[in-house]
Amino acid sequence: MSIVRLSGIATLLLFLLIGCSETEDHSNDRFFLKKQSNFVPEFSAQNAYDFIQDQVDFGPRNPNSEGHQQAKTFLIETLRSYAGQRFVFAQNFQVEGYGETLELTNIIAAFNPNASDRILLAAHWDTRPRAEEDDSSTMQSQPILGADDGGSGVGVLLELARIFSENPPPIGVDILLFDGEDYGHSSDLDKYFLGARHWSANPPVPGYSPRFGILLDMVGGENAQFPKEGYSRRYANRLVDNIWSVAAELGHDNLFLPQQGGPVADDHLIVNQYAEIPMINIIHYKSDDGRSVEFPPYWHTHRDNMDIISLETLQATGDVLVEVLYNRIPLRQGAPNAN
Ligand code: 1BN
Ligand code: ZN
Repeated sequence: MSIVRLSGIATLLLFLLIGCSETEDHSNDRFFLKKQSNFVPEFSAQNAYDFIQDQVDFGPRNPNSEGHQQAKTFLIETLRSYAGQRFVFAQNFQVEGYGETLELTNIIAAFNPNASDRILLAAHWDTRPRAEEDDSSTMQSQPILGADDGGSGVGVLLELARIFSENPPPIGVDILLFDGEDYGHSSDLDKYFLGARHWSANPPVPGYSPRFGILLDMVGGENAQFPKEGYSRRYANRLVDNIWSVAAELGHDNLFLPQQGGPVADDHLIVNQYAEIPMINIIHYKSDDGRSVEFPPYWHTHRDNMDIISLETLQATGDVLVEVLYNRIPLRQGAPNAN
């Protein structure tokens, strides 16, 4: 056989191989992401920053506090201004705390509400009632401002809500603000994730089954790093890889580290286990060996205030989210995604 003939066959084989991989059927792969050719609106880190400031101005937002009540009203009103009055729902419930009955509220807003194909975005809006990691022992019993831990995820989601109101997303998107995430003593995991536990056991829409969920926790701190968190990998490994690849394409792999991290118990673990919705967590911590978990030095201290909030971190987080939501999710043929 001549060289020309052989190289012709090789080219044909290569063509068939590439051709096959491009026509592969991904319609049953809920984690599959592929670049579309859609307009992607700008995410404003300054707006996200201002939404964090708005929350921090209410003071600590731990359950049953004055700041908690005021922040709740602010969050419901702000989401109603973007999603419309009818598409925001406050899920009120009570949980026994440490010698007190906690009045808690999960806040839910639906965008592109008629689409059956949906993505869930979540963050916790409560802040920690104590600061056990603080250097000052007298300050350890005082509630924290939680600019990053509580404020930042909500700030990013409120800016996304504003964007959705101006540019209806191509897929349905639900924003879910969990209450009572950070209430428990550090040795008492049962008293954490109270809102996620209640929502998972009492889904406001029976049978609700979005493609996937993304939890944002501590996404605004200076020098942030987001390793590929352990439970996210356990429940949705390919989604983690795909989203971290989008981040790398956008030049944000200095934050979205292409590196495994240890497991962090958080609201997404509850959602994965009890609501059976695959949800990943974008969260700032260090994990040098891929197994350990080391939170930033301001974590659960009074240094978690506006001074450590970084526009660069907010911008990277927002850039990745708008790119994924507007331009990476392949829509299923014939699915009702009406706007
Ligand atoms: C994240 C931020 N978490 C709390 N604040 C989750 C967590 C729960 C981390 C228990 C460590 C222990
Ligand atoms: Zn916390």
